[in-house]
Amino acid sequence: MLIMGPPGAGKGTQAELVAKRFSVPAISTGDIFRSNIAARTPLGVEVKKYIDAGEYVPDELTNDLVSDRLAQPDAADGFLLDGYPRTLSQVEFLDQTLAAQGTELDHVIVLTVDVDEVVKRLHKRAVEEGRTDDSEDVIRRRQEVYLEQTAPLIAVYRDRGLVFEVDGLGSVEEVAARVADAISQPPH
Ligand code: B4P
Repeated sequence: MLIMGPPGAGKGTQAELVAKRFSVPAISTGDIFRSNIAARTPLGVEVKKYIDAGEYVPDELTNDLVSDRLAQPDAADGFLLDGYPRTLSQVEFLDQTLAAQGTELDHVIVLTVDVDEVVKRLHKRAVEEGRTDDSEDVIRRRQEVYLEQTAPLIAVYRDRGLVFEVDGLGSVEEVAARVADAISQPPH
C-alpha cells in the first residue's frame, strides 16, 4: 500500500493509524530524513539543504534508502509507504524493487485536501512543532514541487486501477475510517 497527497494532507497522521490497524510497518521517507537530520548522520547533513528549501531530496539517495528499508524482515509481509514515490523515477525504481521481491502494490490511497486547508494545517504545525520546512515561503515551494512532480503520478497509478481517492477533510478519525474502508476494497 502507499499513501499520497499534497504536503500537509495528513499522510503521516493517517499512515501511523493504518500501520496499527493492518499490522504493517509505515515507511515514511520524510520521517527517515528528519531522524537522520536530527542525528546529524552523513545522510542527514546531505539532505537537510533540500528539505529546508522545500525541494525534493535527489532520487538516488531516496531510492537507496527505500530499497534498504524494504529489504528488512518486518516489511516481508506487507508495508505502507508514506510520501514515496514522489517522482516518476521513484515510481520506476519502486516497480523494479517490488518485482525483484516478487510482490506488487495493491492500494494507492490519495488524500485530497484543498490548498487553503493544507496551508492552515502547516501553519498550525509550524507553531506547534517548529519544523524548518513549515515557513510561509517553503510551504508555497513544497506545494509547487508537489504539483509539478508528484500530482502527475496519480494518473500513472490510476491507469493501473490502484487509486482510491479519499477526502482528507474532517477529523483525523473520520478520515481514518474512510482510508480503512478504501483499503478493504479490492483494486479496481
Ligand atoms: P513529509 O514528511 O512526507 O511531509 P508532509 O508532506 O509535510 O506531511 P504529511 O502529508 O505527512 O502531513 P501530516 O500528517 O504531518 O515530507 C517532508 C519533506 O521530505 C518533503 O518536502 C521533501 O523535501 C522530503 N521528502 C520526503 N519524501 C521524499 C521523496 N520520496 N522524495 C524526495 N524528497 C522527499 O499532517 C500535516 C499537519 O496536519 C499536522 O500538523 C497534522 O497534525 C495535521 N492534520 C493531519 N490530519 C488532520 C485532520 N484530519 N484535520 C486537521 N489537521 C490534520
